[in-house]
Amino acid sequence: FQSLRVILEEKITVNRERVAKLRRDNGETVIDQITADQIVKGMRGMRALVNETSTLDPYSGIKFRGLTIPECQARLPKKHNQPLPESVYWLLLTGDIPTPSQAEELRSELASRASLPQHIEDMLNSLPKSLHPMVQLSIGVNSLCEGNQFDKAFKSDCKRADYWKSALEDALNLVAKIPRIAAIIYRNAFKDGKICAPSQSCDLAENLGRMLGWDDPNFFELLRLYLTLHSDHEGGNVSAHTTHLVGSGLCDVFRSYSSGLNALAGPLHGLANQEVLKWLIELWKIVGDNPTEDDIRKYVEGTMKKGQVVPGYGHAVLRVPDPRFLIELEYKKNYIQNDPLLNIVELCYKVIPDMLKQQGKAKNPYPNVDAGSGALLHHYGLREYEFFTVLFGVSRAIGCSASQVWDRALLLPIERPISLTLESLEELVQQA
Ligand code: FAM
Repeated sequence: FQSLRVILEEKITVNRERVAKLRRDNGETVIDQITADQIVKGMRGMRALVNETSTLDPYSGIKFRGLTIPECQARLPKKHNQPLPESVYWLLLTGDIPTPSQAEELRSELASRASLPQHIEDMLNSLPKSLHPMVQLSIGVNSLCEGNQFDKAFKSDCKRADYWKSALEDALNLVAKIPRIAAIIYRNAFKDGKICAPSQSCDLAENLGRMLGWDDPNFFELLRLYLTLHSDHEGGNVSAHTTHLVGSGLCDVFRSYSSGLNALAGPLHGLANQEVLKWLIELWKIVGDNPTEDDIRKYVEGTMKKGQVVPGYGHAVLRVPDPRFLIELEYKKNYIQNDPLLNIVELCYKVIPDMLKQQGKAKNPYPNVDAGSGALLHHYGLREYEFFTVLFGVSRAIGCSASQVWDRALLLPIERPISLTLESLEELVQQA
């Protein structure tokens, strides 16, 4: 897939020199300090790894290669009103905004790779329907590793400097094939098991939507937005960090991302979007179609009284309403008239932040991306919330696989931080 590889080759040479210069001139420079609290409270705020694809500012939110999501929506090649997921992928891989023809080239390349080997389809079809869709997705992605290019290159004594080329091949195959794995899981678990073939003329979002069983262009448009919003969120979140760490041992992209998917399935991380819709549906059943703010307040008080977190609110880094959530609300305003569940999402946004501020625990009392994503899918008829995180996993493959290519390209070594016993940590703080 020449043009992308040629562009990457040039950029990789430049960026490798930047790493070498940094090590040569400033390798010993101290850039931060670590507190005892950070070690026992999840390394919050600890700058500890390199990740090129995106940055996350607590106040301005996510930037994909320096572009906010509204800038991506305005400047990336799109279909109708939302960026093509392939445009986002090109941006995260190269740092450049693709031309329409480059976006089309990537779209066509991925569409040509969208099918799965029959034995993988058979394996997915043999999985118990009761197995959580995220477990099935992780199994499906892991099974793609058979015949991966990276292992072949590694075993044929490929130069370390060229590892990125086979990692790129595997990354393209992952992003091309994960929609069909996801759709097979959905059709087996929730419908009749029948699935249409991917089309050479569709983009990732439309192929995903059609294989799921929809023929609604508005749903395909929502999937384009969804695949953009969830594609990347800096390198320190649990799914991106896991993928990065597993890949650092020179596991191929499939096994690395399969690990990342297991991380994504955590209730405090990606599974939150499933928990949010479950929580909203229960709320809706109690308060009905036209609740007052007080109705919402009462229900949230109940959640808090049980010592449960309010799903969809709070964030480990953000300290403002998640820009991705604000874009979800804007999408609702632009595309969706009077949907009672989405109206409840909006009413929650008026009520919950003040309640979390009053409770005084959450450092970020505002909504995150999960607060509205499930209700938008629900509007278009995708209501099986146990499947929602699978869609998150399809999208996050874009960012995590792009980072895997760059981890190999920058020759980043196996990661090996040091762990401390409590005793040695106590000694350290005494000595400080
Ligand atoms: N509802 C109730 N309490 C919350 C809360 C929420 N939404 N968010 C944080 N807190 C609590 C938190 O449990 C902690 O309590 P303890 O001291 O008793 O342990 C306290 O506030 C301080 O937590 P924090 O420092 O503000 O947040 P963390 O960085 O520890 O955790 C989240 C961040 C996202 C895990 C947390 O906000 C949360 O559990 N949110 C609900 C689940 C959720 O929506 N997760 C999805 C996150 C999303 F970005 C994603 O990854 N998809």
